[in-house]
Amino acid sequence: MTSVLVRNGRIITATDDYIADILVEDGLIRAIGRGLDAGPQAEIHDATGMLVLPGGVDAHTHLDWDFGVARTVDTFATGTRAAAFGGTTTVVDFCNQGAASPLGALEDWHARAATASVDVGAHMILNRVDDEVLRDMRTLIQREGVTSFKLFMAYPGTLMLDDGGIFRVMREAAEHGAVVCLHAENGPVIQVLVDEAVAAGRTAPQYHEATRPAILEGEATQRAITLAQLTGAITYFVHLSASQALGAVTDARQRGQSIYAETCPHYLFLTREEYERDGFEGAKFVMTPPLRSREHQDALWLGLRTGTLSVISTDHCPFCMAEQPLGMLYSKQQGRDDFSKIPNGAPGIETRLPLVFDGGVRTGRISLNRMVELLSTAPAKIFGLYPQKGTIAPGSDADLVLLDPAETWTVRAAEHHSRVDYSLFEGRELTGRVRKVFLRGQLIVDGATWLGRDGMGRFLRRTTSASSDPR
Ligand code: DUC
Ligand code: ZN
Ligand code: ZN
Repeated sequence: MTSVLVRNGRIITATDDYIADILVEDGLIRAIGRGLDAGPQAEIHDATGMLVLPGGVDAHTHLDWDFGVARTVDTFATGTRAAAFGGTTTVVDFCNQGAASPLGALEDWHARAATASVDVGAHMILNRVDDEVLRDMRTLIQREGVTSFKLFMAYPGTLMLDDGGIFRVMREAAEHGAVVCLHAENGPVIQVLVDEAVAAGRTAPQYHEATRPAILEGEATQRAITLAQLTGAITYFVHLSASQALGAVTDARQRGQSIYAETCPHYLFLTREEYERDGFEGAKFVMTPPLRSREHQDALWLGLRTGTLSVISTDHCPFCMAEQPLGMLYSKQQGRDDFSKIPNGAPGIETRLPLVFDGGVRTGRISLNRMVELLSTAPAKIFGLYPQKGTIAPGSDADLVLLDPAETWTVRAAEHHSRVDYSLFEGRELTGRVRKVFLRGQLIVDGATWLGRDGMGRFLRRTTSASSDPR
């Protein structure tokens, strides 16, 4: 039995803030208290002056995601290592049904996810619905521990499900207590705007933003909320970026619907002005939904403060700016002459915690407790991982992050651990740095040193029920 003692840190959970020691045995938190004795064999870590946080839970990643015309650049090995350096010890990644059956797609996802070095769960993206798919949903929920499904209201002809399909999935999910995650944008209308822009020669990256108006995110969000009301499905809006969508979520929650929403660091710290960069530079910011104006950003911060938004996830969906060395399939260069061909997505798996600490907590926009809730506790609860993940308590996995609240550093893509060749936040100075990370009691990040191992991550079979209301 290996024991680890993390001494004298300032422990922050979603509700508490106190100084104590944490005793870890066999990967679990055994005791928390002052002056704990771990015996002579224990590995001791002095956490004086550090914040001790529960390992981050990133509920939205696309690792090694092959969607035909493009593929994300991070493998599970590189992506989860980058996650760990950013204080994330659990990712819930999107498995794509694609042309396969959902169960077949999951098998393939497991083969790729076997190299993960932090713990991983899977959501299933459904882009086709029939009786067999609905049967697979049941099996996924009851046997495979895959208890959430993502549906796209955008990308007609490829990923999009129509309203009838969404309704069928929601009805099935509601019967089993599963969560339906939605990419809410009115895809068919966006397609008209995109086709018109390209035909008129408006092909630069900035037209990605111009053809995806915020109001169409609001409309789709409201439509999905109506279907959720009809079916009773627990519904979670991914990457919410628009104030109209936020308004719809606020109203639904006030009516008592089980509606949750996440936003992402790029919507909180960047605005649409990034698309005005010279040449093809704006392609770095081609993610969906696009970056919005300052007014939307202010609304998102308000949503985080008031509880309308429950989670901050990364939507880590990385493609390289350069064609080499990975090749065109992995590169934004596909859309050099036509913004509609730029693979949609951006990196962020390694910078979530430091960005939110620096730009959220240090600026006084949210409290430390609220930060922990948004980055760890709430996603663990919503996606059936709590209290194994998402908190620091006896019996929970000893996933711990030691954050130095005073260290200042500069974001540099050249120094991060993802395979992607740029950062949305290049050159940004941040205060607050991850110093040590433990996964189930094992030290995997020690300053700049990687002590983890590819494949040491475990697959997490998730339950359907949040053990208490995650807000
Ligand atoms: N939606 C996502 O969630 N990720 C990448 C692309 C997209 O449209
Ligand atoms: Zn999406
Ligand atoms: Zn995504």
